[in-house]
Amino acid sequence: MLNRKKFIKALALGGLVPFRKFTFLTPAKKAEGPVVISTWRHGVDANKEAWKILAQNGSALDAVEAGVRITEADPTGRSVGIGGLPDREGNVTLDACIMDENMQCGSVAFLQHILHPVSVARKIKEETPHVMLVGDGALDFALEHGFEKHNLLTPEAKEAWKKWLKKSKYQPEINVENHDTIGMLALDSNGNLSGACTTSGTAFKMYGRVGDSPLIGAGLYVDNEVGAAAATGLGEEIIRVCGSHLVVENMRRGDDPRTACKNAVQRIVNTGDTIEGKQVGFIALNKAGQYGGYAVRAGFDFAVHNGNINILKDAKHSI
Ligand code: SD4
Repeated sequence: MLNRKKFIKALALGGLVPFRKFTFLTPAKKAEGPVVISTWRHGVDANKEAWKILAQNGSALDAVEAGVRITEADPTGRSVGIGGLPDREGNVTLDACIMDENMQCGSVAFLQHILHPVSVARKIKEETPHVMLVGDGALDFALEHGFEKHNLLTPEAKEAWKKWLKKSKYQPEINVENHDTIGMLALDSNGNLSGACTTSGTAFKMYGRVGDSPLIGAGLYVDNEVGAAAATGLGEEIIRVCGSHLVVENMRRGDDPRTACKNAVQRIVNTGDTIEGKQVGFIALNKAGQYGGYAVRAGFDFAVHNGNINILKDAKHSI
């Protein structure tokens, strides 16, 4: 019989089937793809765009980039791209990231004046030796690569900021207008997973504040062997538990996507009274095309498109 030491040695030498493969993963199911899911109501239109690519056997990576660009370009959204609410100094600062089936990723944080931060993130992934650029460095990189400067502060967002200045109280509102960060996950017809996440962050944050959304492992994580996850809500709560990575690891240990999200939410709730009045939601998609979402409290929904259905689903919640 193998004792523990011999077992580990045999594993290291490749003499045994890798532990996780026979212990944790459920038997491979035929993938129910392609499918795309994304956070909040704005995900419905974004998914439609992503679906155009998936339906033509395009890559999940192209699909998620094209999908979230729809939300980034919508000036009526108050929490993503142009039209996003500014920080307390009146600057619209954007966070975004993208991750593909080969664990290649790119990210921008505290980026100003650029309409499509997700595409800058993709360029960083593809054309630099780095994962993340921030602030002026990210802006310089974007301008050098053909992105143009825009004024992202719309008159409506400016008005809301001026109104906020009268009290100047930082108090992120949960489930605001059913709009928030967009996180999108897709499984393509080749069975590959990718994800993207983009946001203008919490309204009236401190200048320089970065949330979870551009952080690989917090706002987004993709492991092509297991599944993908994305987060939305109050970034500080998501960062402290490495939220999206946690969801993927839960799936690796055998959770279905919804349970994986629920267990990550529970980790956040268990951190104690700091979750009072705060919202966090996760979505997850596994290698078999199964999906799910879960939130701390009511009000979080996510959009699903697989060619047969194009729906908005209410997520279950803990509190
Ligand atoms: C952040 N998770 O910056 C993002 C944005 C968001 O409510 O979801 N705000 O914390």
